[in-house]
Amino acid sequence: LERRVAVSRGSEFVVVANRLPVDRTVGADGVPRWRRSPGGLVSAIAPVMRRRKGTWIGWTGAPDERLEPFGEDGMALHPITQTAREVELYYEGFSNATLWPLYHDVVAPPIYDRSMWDAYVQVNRRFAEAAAEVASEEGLVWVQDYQLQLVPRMLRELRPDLRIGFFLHIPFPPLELFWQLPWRRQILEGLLGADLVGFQLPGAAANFVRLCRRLLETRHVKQDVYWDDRIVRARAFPISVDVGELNDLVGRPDVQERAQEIRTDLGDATVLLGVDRLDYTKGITQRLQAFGELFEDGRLKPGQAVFVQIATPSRERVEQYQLLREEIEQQVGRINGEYGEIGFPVVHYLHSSYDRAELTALYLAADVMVVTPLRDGMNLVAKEYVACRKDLRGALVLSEFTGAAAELKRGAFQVNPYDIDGLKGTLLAALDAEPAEQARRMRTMRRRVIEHDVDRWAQDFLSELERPGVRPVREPVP
Ligand code: GDG
Repeated sequence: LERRVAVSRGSEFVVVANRLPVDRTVGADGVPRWRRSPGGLVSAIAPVMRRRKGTWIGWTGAPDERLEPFGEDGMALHPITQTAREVELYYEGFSNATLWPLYHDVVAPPIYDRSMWDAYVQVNRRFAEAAAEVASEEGLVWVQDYQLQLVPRMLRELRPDLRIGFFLHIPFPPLELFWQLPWRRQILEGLLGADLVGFQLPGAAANFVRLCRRLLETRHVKQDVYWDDRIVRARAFPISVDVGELNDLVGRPDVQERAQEIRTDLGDATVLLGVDRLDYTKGITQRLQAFGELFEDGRLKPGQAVFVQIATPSRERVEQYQLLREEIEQQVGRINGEYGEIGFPVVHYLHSSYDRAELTALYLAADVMVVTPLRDGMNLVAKEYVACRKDLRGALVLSEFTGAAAELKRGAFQVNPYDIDGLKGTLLAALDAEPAEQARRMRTMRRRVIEHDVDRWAQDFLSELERPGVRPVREPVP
C-alpha cells in the first residue's frame, strides 16, 4: 500500500477533495490493493485527472492513517490524515450533520455545534496547507464540495499566485436558510477565496450572489462579485456522467446476460428500480409509500410489478442515517408483509454496494427508473440510466427537486415527491407508457446527456477558470 511514486510537489493541476478517489480492498490473493471508489464525485473527475496528470489531495477513509504520497490508477495521490475525533466532528459532524441537511432544504434538522465547527476549520486548514505545498508556481487548484468551503480563502492567503476554482456538488440554499448558520460569514468568505465558484444550477449561483450582497455588502455585475480587489465569478456547470464508460459496459456480453438473468429471476413482473445512497434527501420512503399504496388500492397486483431498491450504505455513524435505515426496513417489511405473496415479494430491498457492471445490468433490466429526491444537487443515477438505454426502452420518473430535472424535464415523467397521489399516478403512467412514447422521451433525454457528458462539464469548468482576465487584481508595483 505504501508504494511511493515521484514526489507530487510541483503539480500544475491539483484536485482537493475530502476523499481520495480510491478505496482499499483485499484481492483474492489476500494482498491489500486500492480500487477506484464509487460515488458521484469520483466518477466525475477521475478521467480528467488521468488526462492532466494531476495530484489529488484527499483522505483515505481510515481514521488516524498516515501515508506517504503514492500513485494509483494513473493518478498521483496525496493522503491527508484525519484523526478519529476529526472524522466524528468535521466529517460526520459539521459536514454531514450540519451542512448537508442545511443545504438540502433542512429536510432533517441541522446540528449547530461549536466543537464541530472548530474541527471543520482545523481540517480545512490541513487541506489548504497540503495544496499550498503541492501546487506549482501559478498552478491551478480545483477544490471540491461542501466539506472544504474554507479552503479557497486559506489557500489564497498562503499562495496568492494560484488560480483557485471551487465546485459545489450539492445545492446552495436560499439566503433565508443559509442565514441560520452561526458561521455564515466565515463560510461565505471562505468560498470568496476562489476565482471561480461553480454550482450545479444557475439558481444556486444566484442564491450565492444574493447572499454576498446581503451579508457582505459586495458589489456585483451579473454573477461577478467584487470582493477584496478581485472578481469572483459564480457560474453554473451541471455535472454529468461518463458516457463512454457506460457505453462500454452496456456493450459487454456478460453485462447483457446478467440483465437477462435479473429479468428472469423477477418473473414476468414489470421492474421498477431505485439506486441511491441510503440518504434522507433521496425520497426513498416516499417512493415506497406510493408503490405500496398502488397495491393497497388494487391498481397493481403482486407478480405484476416489482420494485428493486438498491440502498448503498452511507454515513452509517450519523444518527439521522441510522433512523432512516430503520424506517425503510420497517416500511419494506410492512409492504411485503401486506401485499407480497409466496414467490412474489413486491419490494426487493438490497442494503449493499455493487460494482459498475452490476449497476449497469440493473439499469438495463429496469422498465421504470424511479428517482424521487426531496432535494438533490444533480443526481447522476438519472443520467446514468438514460446513458445506458441505447435501446430507447424504459421510462424515467424524476423529481422536480433534482438538478437533473432542469435538463431532462422534457423526456422524464416529472414528479413532486411530497405529493404521494401525484407520485402514484406518475408511476402508473410510466408503467403504462407505450414503446413509441418511451422511445420518443428517451431520445430527447439521451441527446442532452450524450452532448453534455462529464468531460464537457470538466472542460467547461476548467476553461472558465483558465480564461484570461480572471487573475487576481494586484496592486501596481511602485
Ligand atoms: C452528490 C450529490 C450530485 C450508487 N450506488 C453504487 C454506486 N452508486 C453511484 C451511482 C452514481 C453515484 O454513486 C451517486 O451519485 P448521485 O449523483 O446520484 O448522488 P450523490 O452520491 O448524493 O452525489 C449529487 C453528485 O454528487 C455529483 O455532483 O449529482 O446531487 O448529492 O454514480 O451510480 N456505484 C457503485 N456501487 C454502488 O453500489 N459502484
